[in-house]
Amino acid sequence: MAAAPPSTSAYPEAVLSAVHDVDPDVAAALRAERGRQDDTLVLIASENIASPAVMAAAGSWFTNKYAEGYPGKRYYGGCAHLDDCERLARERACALFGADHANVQPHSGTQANLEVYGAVLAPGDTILSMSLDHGGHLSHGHPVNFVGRVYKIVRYGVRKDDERIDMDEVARVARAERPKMIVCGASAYSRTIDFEAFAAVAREVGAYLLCDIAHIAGLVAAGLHPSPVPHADFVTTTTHKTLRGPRGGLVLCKDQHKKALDKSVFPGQQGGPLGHVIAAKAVAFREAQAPGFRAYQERVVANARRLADGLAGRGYRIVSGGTDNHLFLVDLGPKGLAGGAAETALDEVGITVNKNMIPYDPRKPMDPSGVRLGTPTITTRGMGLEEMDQVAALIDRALTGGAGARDAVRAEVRALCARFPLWGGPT
Ligand code: DSN
Repeated sequence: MAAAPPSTSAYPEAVLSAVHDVDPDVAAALRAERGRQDDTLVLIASENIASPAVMAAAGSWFTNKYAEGYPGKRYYGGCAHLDDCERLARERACALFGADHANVQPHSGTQANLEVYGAVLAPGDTILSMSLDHGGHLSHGHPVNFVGRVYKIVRYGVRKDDERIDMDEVARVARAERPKMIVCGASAYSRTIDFEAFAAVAREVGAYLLCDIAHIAGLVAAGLHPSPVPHADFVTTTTHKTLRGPRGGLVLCKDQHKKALDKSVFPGQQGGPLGHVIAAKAVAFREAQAPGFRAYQERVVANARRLADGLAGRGYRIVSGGTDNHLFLVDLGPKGLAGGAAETALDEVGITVNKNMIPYDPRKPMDPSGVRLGTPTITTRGMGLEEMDQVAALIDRALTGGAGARDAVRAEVRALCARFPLWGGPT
């Protein structure tokens, strides 16, 4: 395995040494990954840098513990301390989002969505959700996904002219199809979502409303995006994106659904919970309640706007003309570029993005017209507006400067990363 680049990370060397003593191969991969994260500009909108406390809790003693059931009602002895953690995680999640009830056991965002469907839907029921190629998610229903095989999926999307969610279309399809559930929330949508308007449509047609805030959960928790909690039957999220916790899922719901939800999670769809991840979720929710969290989210949004402006100023077309949140899509078509090649070119200079479909994309999913950029990770490192101007210039040079520009851009990316170590930002 190639030697890892030097690391500026503060995460205890002891963790790597403990792995190394038993398994040098895996230790080398861990060290290399730490080096990669240190040494590259990560602009993947769904990633972030969990704190050392979150990472330590996720790598802790609860990994040894079985605890099927819920606090106070387990199928195993010895669960008292995990009960404490799970109660804390639930209470903190409810406080953070103003929810009646939280289930912190879902292993992922997809799992959380499946568990909500399982709580109130029967196979064959109709779900109205956003098209994947307009910014939705596989777990909102798609022919290649389990959800699309179990339920009947009908879709809404964004308008062609302004690339924003078309609430008239949502209402029209809902009236025609009478879905049992409406799903809103997205993986690649840069504009504020009107949860109240979705709730009005759901009420009109007698559908449950599920708001999947996996991407914007940190913004919602910080009060920078309107909350779906007052309007939705269920709210799902991942805990590792803007929320900056461990990799995992969370469901919030109204009191009247809590029994059905908890039953759907366990024993309906999961066995033993991941107690170590639940402990880490509890830590992350506490961090999100701390005073600096809102300021962090404000910087995430301000950075996303500035980066989008910087690219627009260099002739890139930003889908929908800009962003209200932590991410945006760049349509590379007008520049004569495509998403796959751009992802590779940026990767070569140490800038990590993902290729992404844009709405009404004339190209195919494996080589779409766009890339998706997000600022949660580089903002956690402490980068601000000035650095966003530099990042926009670096992206442009990497994409348009040809092979000649590459070495210089890579060196500048390295220097920028060295100035902003992984946990270097204000907390
Ligand atoms: N949530 C997706 C993303 O936005 O990257 C992955 O499933």
